[in-house]
Amino acid sequence: MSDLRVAVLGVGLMGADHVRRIEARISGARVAVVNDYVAEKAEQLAATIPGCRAIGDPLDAIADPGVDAVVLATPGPTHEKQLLACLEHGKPVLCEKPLTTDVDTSLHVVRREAELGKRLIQVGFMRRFDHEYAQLKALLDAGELGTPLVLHCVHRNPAVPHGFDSSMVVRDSLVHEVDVTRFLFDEEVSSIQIIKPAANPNAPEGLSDPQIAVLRTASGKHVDVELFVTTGVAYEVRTELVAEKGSAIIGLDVGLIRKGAAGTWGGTITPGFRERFGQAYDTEIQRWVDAVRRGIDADSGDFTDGPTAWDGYAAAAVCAAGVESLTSGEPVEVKMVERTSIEGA
Ligand code: ISE
Repeated sequence: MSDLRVAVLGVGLMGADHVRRIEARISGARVAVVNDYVAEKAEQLAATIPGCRAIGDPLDAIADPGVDAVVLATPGPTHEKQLLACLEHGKPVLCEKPLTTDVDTSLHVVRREAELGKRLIQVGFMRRFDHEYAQLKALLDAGELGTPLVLHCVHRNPAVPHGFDSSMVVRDSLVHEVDVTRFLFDEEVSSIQIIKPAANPNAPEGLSDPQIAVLRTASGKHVDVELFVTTGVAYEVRTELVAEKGSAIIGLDVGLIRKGAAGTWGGTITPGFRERFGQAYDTEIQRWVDAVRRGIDADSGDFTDGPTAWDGYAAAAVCAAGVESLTSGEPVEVKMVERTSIEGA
């Protein structure tokens, strides 16, 4: 087929990044349509891309006959409606997390997709495409470490946007560790507890930061996560796996270490997730474009190569339990339907 005509809905930080990525580094696709709730933003961006149109209504953009596939980078509360429209029009979609903002609507989307008997939805858990996470997963799957036992994670942000509250630390930040846990261990998370140590004096009033999350998987594996989103310093995401036959660590983020003539020694800090996971986003989008093109050419019904709607639902279920624990401080059991109850999931 000729280039995949992609509509990018939501051209804020992440969506605009995807537009630039598709235009500059992804082969086999071009941005045909952009949309944003701030219409002028989409219009200005469209004017810089040959053959690209701005469409004011996201549902019209999805339905447009000149659009083969959709990237959703719109605010989470709009996802359910937009995902259902993609399913209705048979348009493959890469949806930035969250799948939807609550468990019931996520499950509804999973069920609707399963009823169609197609895999149209991929969820943007980009870490699975990061070279280091992929290497760790390959090491585990090859059996070289024996049985995995414990995962220690660190997730630090230099700062978060205005209005970021304690539950967003769970839903927006911890959600990545939830997906990493399910990806590495190939099993569901069964319970979660959030512990709130003394707060950073520099954190905005009312924000519980840092938070410590303790997850237990279905087979009893332990995962702990330090979440600290107002460090004021750098973006740090580290993961250490402890297993039967050794341990492995990723995310040391050392890069180039330079010895300077002025008696200095050191490297540079990573400022944010777009820098840390730039390669992962590129790989994610390229593999998604390739999968959609393959799906269209072969009429296979599968347009994904990565985390599915089920993964989005599972993450939503764990985060909902996490938000409950944020209030009670107690471990909360994760409530999910059996995967086998959803045909084709
Ligand atoms: C942000 O939304 C992301 O997805 C980043 O990967 C994460 O590190 C950050 O904490 C979130 O706010």
